[in-house]
Amino acid sequence: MAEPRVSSIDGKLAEEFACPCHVEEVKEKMAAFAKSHASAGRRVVLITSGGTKVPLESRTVRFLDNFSSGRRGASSAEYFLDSGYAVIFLHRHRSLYPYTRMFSSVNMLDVLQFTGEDTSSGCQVVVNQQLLPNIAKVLKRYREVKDGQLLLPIEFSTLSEYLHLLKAAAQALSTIGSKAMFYLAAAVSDFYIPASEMPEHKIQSSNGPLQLSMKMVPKILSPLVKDWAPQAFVISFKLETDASILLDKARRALDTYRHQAVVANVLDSRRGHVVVVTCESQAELTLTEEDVKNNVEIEERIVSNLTSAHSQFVTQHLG
Ligand code: 9Z3
Repeated sequence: MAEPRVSSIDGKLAEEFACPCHVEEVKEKMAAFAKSHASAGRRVVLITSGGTKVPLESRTVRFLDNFSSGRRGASSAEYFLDSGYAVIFLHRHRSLYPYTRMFSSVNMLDVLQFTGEDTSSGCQVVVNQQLLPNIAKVLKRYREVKDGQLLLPIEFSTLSEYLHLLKAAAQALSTIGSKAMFYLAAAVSDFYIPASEMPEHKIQSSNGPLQLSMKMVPKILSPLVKDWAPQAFVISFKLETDASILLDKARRALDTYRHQAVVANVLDSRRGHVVVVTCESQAELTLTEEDVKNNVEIEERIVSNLTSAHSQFVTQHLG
């Protein structure tokens, strides 16, 4: 039997990025989740969501971070679940989470109140539904998803954790072939300080102004598409602040990695406009004023576009 290909990124991952100790256990969990849902006829999507933390010291006091709230990943997870997918939600610790995201700005203690008398087990507390008008509907859906074990949440904080867990996820999902989708919406740092070059202790301000030299993070999309999950349907996201270079960069990413689509967005307009770029098409998805008034979210359109494309992809691969 041929030896499995070891990409240079595997070596780099092992040498320069500390591996979270529970990665093997998480990989088994993800593989079992994928297998059971695929045998029940469901497709499985791995969503990455939120930003990554890049430590500057190994006993970390300071780190670099980015803007991502995790809203895109969390709301997309809900639309994938509504479309019949099982979801592995690989998200940044404390970033927005499916269903609870809708109440993230609410102070819980402001929406709870006491009712009637104390009971033997303590006070009765209920939620004031006037202050949380959608809570019953959202709770019902959350319970259905939880009881059906349709959502597997996995957390990361640092760039290292993200890279190792994504590799583990890709290998775990490779067993279900084209039924797996990767929806890589996390905002991942492009730069890092290798473990071997990182000071152990807190950087001292008494040493004067700080100059950092950072290395390029290896492009994980390349081994994911080529080696780890070569039959999967893979979607990356491209973010720019300069709209004039966005589509060119999205096409270049498709040319380089040869995956199925890039969702291109600009920082300031990302909630209302994206372009889904594939090698043969370019679909502009835009919310109208009417959509915004009706609380339509752009993620509903993105997910609808990609689930249809995934159906075609699965048919071609099985046919
Ligand atoms: C995205 O472009 C996502 O749409 C956002 C969503 C991070 C903008 P929020 O979490 O925002 O809802 O606040 N994600 C990917 C961004 C990224 O870092 N892409 C890399 C790049 O553009 C390549 S994979 O070079």
